[in-house]
Amino acid sequence: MKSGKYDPRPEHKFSFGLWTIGNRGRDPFGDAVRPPISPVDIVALLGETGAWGVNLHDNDLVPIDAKPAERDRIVREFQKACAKHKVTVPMATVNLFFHPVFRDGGFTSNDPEVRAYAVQKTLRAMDLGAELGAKIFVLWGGREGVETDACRRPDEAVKRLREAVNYLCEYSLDQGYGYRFALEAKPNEPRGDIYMSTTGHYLGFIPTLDHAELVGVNPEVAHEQMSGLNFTHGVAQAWEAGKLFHIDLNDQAPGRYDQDFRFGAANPKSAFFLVKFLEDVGYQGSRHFDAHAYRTEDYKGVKDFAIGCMRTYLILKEKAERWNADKEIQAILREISADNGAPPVGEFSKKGAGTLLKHVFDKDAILRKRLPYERLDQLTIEILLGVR
Ligand code: GLT
Ligand code: MN
Ligand code: MN
Repeated sequence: MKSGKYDPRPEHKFSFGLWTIGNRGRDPFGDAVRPPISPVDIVALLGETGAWGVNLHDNDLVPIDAKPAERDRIVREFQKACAKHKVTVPMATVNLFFHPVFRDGGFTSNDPEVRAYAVQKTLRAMDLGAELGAKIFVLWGGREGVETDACRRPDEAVKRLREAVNYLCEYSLDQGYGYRFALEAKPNEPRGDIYMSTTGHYLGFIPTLDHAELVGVNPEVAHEQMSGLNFTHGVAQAWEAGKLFHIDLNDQAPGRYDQDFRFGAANPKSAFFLVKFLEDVGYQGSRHFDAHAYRTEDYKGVKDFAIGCMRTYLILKEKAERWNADKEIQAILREISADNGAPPVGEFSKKGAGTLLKHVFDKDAILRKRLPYERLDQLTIEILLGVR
């Protein structure tokens, strides 16, 4: 049992995908650099790092054309490895992007046969996840998009997506699986444009579903940053709406391709505000790292990568505690939101509105109030850089 200050423990709920540890470094310009690693070996590696969970797509574990007997044997061996290494399966998902049959999407494809196959494949992936104990089911529609809008009306795609997600919710209820679905947005890559490009788009879509209560979001750092957005703001909005069902942690230089770097590798300051947010609000879900090691690494380096993700999270968590306990920071926070006796807005009432309309605001006095954000940010930086 590890006891170091930044060593992961089960209550931290750190998880990795089979596809993240098993990522072999293939990219659009170059072939794999690491040999294949079996799901059983991935679980062993994760067990050594102290991670809590392993997540999977159907075909990360079971080949797409496996016969039932082969499928059952693979699942049994995998379950044995999970038990041996004390690794749990909190989340499952479906791969609707790798096979060429999904070249024009799954749920939103123009071909009704592809749409039906996508739903069938997802039902089976749900069966698999349920068998492994997963309670969260992620849907990332990587191929649900276009290169040209000539091929379908985008509102038709929204309708098809709704129909599919409604069907999946009914299936989960019918089977008693108890899934909560987490929808993951991305603006582009592999499609020229992907529908539901941001977490905000999904937050608008979810209330239109038959079982909105079963459906939330799975925001990914890199995906929102590809759109140039502030990730923590999107996460906070999802949280505030009760929809933060899962989260994909990684890092990314803004505006690039989907880099999926080690958590905190590119922008530790924004990673800090994210960790601080999750810890401040008491987020109880998985801290899933949807990232992969640099292409230059071997499997020893992959282990370094996984440990790095978890250590950085825990270091930032400690920095957040330090920030919250810092007297000067807290004094500034009190100062900037001090109540100067103006009529409160609060809930509407006729009387309150009357008082508000009569009040004379002294704009010059308001402007004299200091907003020492330079100092506040510098204090944050000094905590992050380890001198405070
Ligand atoms: C794929 C994608 C990720 C998604 C995974 C779930 S698969 O690797 O890049 O962002 O979370 O389908
Ligand atoms: Mn990504
Ligand atoms: Mn992801």
